[in-house]
Amino acid sequence: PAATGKVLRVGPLKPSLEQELTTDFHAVRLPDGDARAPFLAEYGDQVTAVVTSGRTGVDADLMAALPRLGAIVHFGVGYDTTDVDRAAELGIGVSNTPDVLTDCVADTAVGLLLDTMRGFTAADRFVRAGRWPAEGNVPLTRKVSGARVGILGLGRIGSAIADRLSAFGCQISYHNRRTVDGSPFRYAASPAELAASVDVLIVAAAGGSGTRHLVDRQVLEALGPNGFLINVARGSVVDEDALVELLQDGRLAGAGLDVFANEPQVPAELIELDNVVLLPHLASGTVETRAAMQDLTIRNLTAYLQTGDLVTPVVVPNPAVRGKDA
Ligand code: 8YV
Repeated sequence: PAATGKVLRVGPLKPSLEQELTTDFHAVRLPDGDARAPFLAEYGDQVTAVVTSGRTGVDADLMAALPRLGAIVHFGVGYDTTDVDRAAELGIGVSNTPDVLTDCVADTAVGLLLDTMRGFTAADRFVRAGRWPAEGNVPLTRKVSGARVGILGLGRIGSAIADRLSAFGCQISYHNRRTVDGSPFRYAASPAELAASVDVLIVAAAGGSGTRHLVDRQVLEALGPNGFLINVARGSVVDEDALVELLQDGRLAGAGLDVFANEPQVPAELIELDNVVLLPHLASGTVETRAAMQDLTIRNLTAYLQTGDLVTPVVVPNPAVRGKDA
């Protein structure tokens, strides 16, 4: 069983989760700024578990300042802000919240695709601005049913998007680190090859150093002036500067984005464009899904504190390794 010690909250979390951690686990919050160093000097060696999110995470320096840390529990499926390689080296377990948010993220991808290709949000702006009586019809848009859709990353979320769009009669292809056994969808050997063969490219790959700018200028150029980009994964997967440039030049038809390179900052150039749909990283943000994510976060924390194991680990805790390092 894991040693008893303090639970540390790192970065902002859902308020009810913060409350639950404080009330039921006596969790303490890692201060920001100048207060952080003295806090770590005083309490660092008492912390055995961290709860954080994909927005903040735990880097190697923070791990070094927490010599008894045994588990990093993430609220969220993505954990690219945590140095998982270093955690594995140190025997620190890492968990996330897979599956429970798959439906809502896939729903958001489909919503963004419909909105981006059909121009709903832009048309809503048109109506609200009182332009309908004066200007008549809005420009024609592009048909979603039957469109050729490429999915980058056919994991849980990518597969759920593919299933939904199959019901729209879309022709689905994908690129993934490896081919997915038994998949009914066409495999493309590279992101550029995938982009060149579809009307819409949907990014559903995990973030992190391995996928940084996987959608680079060449991929976006391959998507072309009639192609649309949808991103519900991480802003880091797409070369945002190239995306902005191609959209401005009419070398891409449009984009629907729930994630950005430097959240919550959205490039001013994108805000100017009418063929772009911009969402504030809301894909998992429903009452039902966030409650399920909270529940799974607490189940991981409780399991670690009681048994030393995590329920949904991406790195399995290994106290023997940590013991040697400390
Ligand atoms: C956020 C997400 O983590 O699960 C993920 O990877 O990106 C989102 O669900 C959530 O907003 C909490 O930060």
